[in-house]
Amino acid sequence: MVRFIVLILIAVISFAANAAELIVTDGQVRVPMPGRTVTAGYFTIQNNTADPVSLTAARSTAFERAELHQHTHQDGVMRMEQVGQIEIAANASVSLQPGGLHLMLFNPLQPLLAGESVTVLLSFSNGQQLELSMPLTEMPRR
Ligand SMILES: [Cu+2]
Repeated sequence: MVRFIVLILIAVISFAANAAELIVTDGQVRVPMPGRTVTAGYFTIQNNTADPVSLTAARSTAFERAELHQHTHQDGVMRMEQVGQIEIAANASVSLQPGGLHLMLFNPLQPLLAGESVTVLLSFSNGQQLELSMPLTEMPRR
């Protein structure tokens, strides 16, 4: 019985060690509207660690500048404001999506065509950095 429990423990520990601590899925960047030089990126961050982690910075090689933004409603008017960081609770996920948190991207440095991809770099409070390839889409999925 003890041997059986030890085997289970080893299995659990090795599974935890193999699971990526932070996983980003469903990444997409919207192709800017005609004539516009600003657009948004969306993705989901899964935090598989036992501690809260914050997304502290983002940039893209395809844009001059990137900011973390939140949509807010004030007096019936939808506004955007920059946020310093986005916290992901332990063993939880946060989605950046249309109408909510998003990655704001300014001044494209290259042609942006639907179906192609751009590189997005995310920095987290635990020191981890992720480099992701995100597809360009005409209409973002919710
Ligand atoms: Cu914005």
